[in-house]
Amino acid sequence: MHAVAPGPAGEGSPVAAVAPAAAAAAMPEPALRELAARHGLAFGTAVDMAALASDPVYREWVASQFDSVTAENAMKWDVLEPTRGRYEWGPADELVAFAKANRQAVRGHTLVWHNQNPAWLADVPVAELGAVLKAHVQTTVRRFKGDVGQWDVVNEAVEADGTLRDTAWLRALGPGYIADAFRWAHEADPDALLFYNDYDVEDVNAKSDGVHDLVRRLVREGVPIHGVGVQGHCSVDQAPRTLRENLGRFDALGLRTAVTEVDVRMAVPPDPVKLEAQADVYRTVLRACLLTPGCRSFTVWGYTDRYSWVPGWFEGEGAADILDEHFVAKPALRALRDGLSFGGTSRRD
Ligand code: 9MR
Repeated sequence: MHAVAPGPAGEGSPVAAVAPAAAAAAMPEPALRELAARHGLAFGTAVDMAALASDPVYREWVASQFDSVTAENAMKWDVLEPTRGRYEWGPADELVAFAKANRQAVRGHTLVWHNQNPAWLADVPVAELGAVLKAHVQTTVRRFKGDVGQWDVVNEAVEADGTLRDTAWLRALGPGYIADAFRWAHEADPDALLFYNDYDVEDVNAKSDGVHDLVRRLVREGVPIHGVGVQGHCSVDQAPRTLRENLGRFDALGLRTAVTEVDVRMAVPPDPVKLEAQADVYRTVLRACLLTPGCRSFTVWGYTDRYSWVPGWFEGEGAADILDEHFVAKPALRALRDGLSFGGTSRRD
């Protein structure tokens, strides 16, 4: 393909676009979204809005291969309400419009988190935090009612040992903030599917036990929660071993499940052995989802190494996505396509 300097990862990185014609020729058919649809599965990607605006090849892959999109950052509170009381919907609206134009679902990410909150929140008196959080949840959900079909309502609220994470929300509002957030979101859009979402909960482990206890209690109390999102940030050195079993126990609670943020990092540089190992992990995660009746959505956290968050966060690691930084397919893409390419499915609503 073209000689393009690999761009630094992350939103807003100034990168030259490669020629659309070259990428169009490499566009796989049938599209991933068509293969996945045979299994009643939505196939999604996180979307970097700066790349979507500046890189036509990036845009073309998103438009043609995926039928679900998640804003990588554009629906987080710090982006939506940088100044108290003044919402800036621009980037989120752009994603919604793009999704409509390409017949894609939008997964909303995320309403209640301990990260990427606006700076002004630190100055809000504790006594007002509940009202401020409720207003944020309801303003945002109402704004996208009918456009965003499912929300990650609460993100990453559990510690590795399974207890509730020590966040500003827990300290100010007590453990009930989680149930409240789901109730507020449901009131704002009774048709939206509402998820709890977390990382390092692929396997049956202390953290996923904690999430299981939490959501089981919510279900028992009649809280409007509809699903659990397993993020799926993996590494070639840590393939999930019990994902199927784990998804199965959430399924058994009557909840949907979703794989919401898959990527599989490795020590760089990549080599053929690591790339095959990566392909195996992607395929294992996909298979666990396909084997779980209520797992209807599989989302990668970006699909090209060109814009991946991984190198900026994990020293010496990267190459986590299914295409490389020049939009060349890796064995992982082939593995996912193979994993979807056999016959039909018995999964029916
Ligand atoms: O990919 C996102 C990156 O661009 C942001 O800088 C980062 C800030 O916290 O968040 C990343 O996305 C995270 C997601 O929202 C929640 N699960 C973990 C993801 C990777 O860190």
